[in-house]
Amino acid sequence: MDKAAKIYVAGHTGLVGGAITRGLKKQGYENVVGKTIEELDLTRQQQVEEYFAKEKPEYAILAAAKVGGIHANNTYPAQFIYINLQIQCNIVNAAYLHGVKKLLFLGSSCIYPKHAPQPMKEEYLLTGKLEPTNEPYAIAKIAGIKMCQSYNREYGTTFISVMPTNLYGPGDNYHPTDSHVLPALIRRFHEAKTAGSKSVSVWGTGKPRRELLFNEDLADACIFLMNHYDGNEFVNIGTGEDHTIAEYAGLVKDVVGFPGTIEYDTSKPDGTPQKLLDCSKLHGLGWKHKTTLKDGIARAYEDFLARFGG
Ligand code: GFB
Repeated sequence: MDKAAKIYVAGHTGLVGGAITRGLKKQGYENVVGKTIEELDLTRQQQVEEYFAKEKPEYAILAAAKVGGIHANNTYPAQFIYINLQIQCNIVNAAYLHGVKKLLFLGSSCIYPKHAPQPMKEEYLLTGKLEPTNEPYAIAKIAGIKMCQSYNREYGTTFISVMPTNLYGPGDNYHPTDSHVLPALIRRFHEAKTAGSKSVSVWGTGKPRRELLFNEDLADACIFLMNHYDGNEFVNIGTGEDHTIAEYAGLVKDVVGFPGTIEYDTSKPDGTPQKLLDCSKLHGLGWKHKTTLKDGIARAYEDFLARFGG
């Protein structure tokens, strides 16, 4: 991408889109554009088409989505499937109609079967049943991959897709019940420390394994792939390393400095037993993550304190 090219980041205020926007600007891209949900409702086809016709972006990064952790996915299945399908349909089609040179679609590692062999290779897509807690979201994301591939095949577009593993970092959503595990733990341990509580409740058994990637590393990988990858097959983005929820809880406890104990609330779901991506394809292209878990969690906690600590 030319440094002066107009790049539209859909979802530019979110955890992923925000990090991509900051990453692009840091790398010298001068013409990065975005619209808030109040300015442009991406679920409305007419608004999206009018925006593309007027703005004429040369490149588009689709980081806008209805997202959340296990509880939110389980509680709002209609919103997760409807909003995500709508956004994808509108943006992918508008990008085609208005001659966008290249589009990057962001999926999620939950597209893989619940019991897929680990680490999960790109070719495991659609080889088994999905995890029920996030099936509607996963189906929407699978449709997004298939849309990009179909437009490439029929119309000769260059629409690439990436599948990030679980994410965290500055700009995250720290909602007590609807957020992902890492921001939820940061908030809960911080509140327990402030309140002088003796223990913190962590959902599930603590045994499921998750791979966590820092959002700024994901942004860097997306910009790298926009410049170095044109393939029709999607690309996994992760660290290649997973840990149990109990290990993450221990790390957050240390970073926050909570002196008490941890209790497991087994009335809450565990979700998929393990989610670890095989990133050989991405590594083969020449990209690797940089941020260690400890540094990443410390940066995320700083972000939480700056936004909600006072
Ligand atoms: O990030 P998370 O909500 O989503 O993590 P998934 C869920 C895991 O963390 C489960 C445990 O094993 C939970 O039992 N956990 C422990 C907690 N304490 C908490 C807590 O306070 N909050 C949360 N949220 N979890 C998501 C999908 O699955 O993965 C999304 O639902 C998306 O669609 C995302 O794909 C990447 O990893 O289970």
